[in-house]
Amino acid sequence: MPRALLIAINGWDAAPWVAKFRARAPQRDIRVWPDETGNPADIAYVAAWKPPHGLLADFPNLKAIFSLGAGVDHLTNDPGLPGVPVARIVDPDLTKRMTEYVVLHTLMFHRRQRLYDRQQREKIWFEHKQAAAKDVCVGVMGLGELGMDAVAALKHIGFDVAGWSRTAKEIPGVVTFHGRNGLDAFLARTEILVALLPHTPATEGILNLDLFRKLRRDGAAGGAFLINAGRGKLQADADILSALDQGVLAGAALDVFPTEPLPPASPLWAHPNVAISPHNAAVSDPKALVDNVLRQIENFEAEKPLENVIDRKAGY
Ligand code: NDP
Ligand code: OXD
Repeated sequence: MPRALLIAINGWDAAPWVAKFRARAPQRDIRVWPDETGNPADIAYVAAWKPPHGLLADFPNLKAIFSLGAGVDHLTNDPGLPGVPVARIVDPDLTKRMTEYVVLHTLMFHRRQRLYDRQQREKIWFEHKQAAAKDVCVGVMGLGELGMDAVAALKHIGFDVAGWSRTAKEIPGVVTFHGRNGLDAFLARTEILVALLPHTPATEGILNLDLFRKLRRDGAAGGAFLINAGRGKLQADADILSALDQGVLAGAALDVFPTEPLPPASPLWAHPNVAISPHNAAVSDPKALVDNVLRQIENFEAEKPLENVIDRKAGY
């Protein structure tokens, strides 16, 4: 019976993953794409990050695919994705990293840190009016594994937090909205918008000028702010720039972009009110995540259900 695990990684350094998988599962036949794939019929499992389209269709005995990240759009956008279960990473290591990013940038905007950085360069000792967190409305789009943890941390700091998801949710102390019908009311109260949505046909381009105009600008935060750590294809870069230039947005923290790496010619790089990071809000660390995948395979082979399997119809 085929049992080999193929590691197929594109865009990240595969070496630490391969070393960790081999160290943690010395008894397992572990192959590495492309050079050590061997006979395609031997491959039962693929642990993948951005494999080339069509690759996964090559394995006639494939039983399951594991995304090495929380997002799965790198798999679902492959028209040749086989019909086997696709499981994704849900792990406290990754979740806590994302919460750090969300809290960092929410506080940077709330405490006007970029303004104080500019004042520091000019040696200006001037204190701006500072609102209390309880008076600032933060809205989190996406109440999944990452969104829920970010909501809890933001609540803990004291922000007035709301959330928006596809299906209805009840979260004590958090105002929740769902579906397209709930979006406008969610935006109308939101001053700092945090996007933690997956990229699907339904979410593509959702962060656009029309949406930014619906955010609350007259609240205690002193304007409307965007934080996107979900996926780049949620956002229209040109609309973010227009919104910033028109004062519709007062600032943006962007970890993800429709084209990555962000091209050097993008005006976002030099915009004084934009904070850019290189899609590292929550990196996948092999030290933490290899055991997660191996545990899933062991459970699967013991005929226990796989966890965190995506809903192919919903696309995440
Ligand atoms: P989950 O699948 O757990 O949660 C997704 C959330 O988005 C759910 O609440 C879901 O609603 C909501 N959602 C999906 N589609 C829609 C829609 N059309 N309208 C409204 N809400 C929608 O994902 P995670 O929280 O684990 O991860 C979220 C995303 O974060 C990943 O898909 C990935 O793109 C990104 N990510 C980015 C990283 C980075 O470093 N920048 C690192 C890791 C992940 P419902 O609850 O109703 O299903
Ligand atoms: C992920 C990512 O999806 O790193 O985990 O973007």
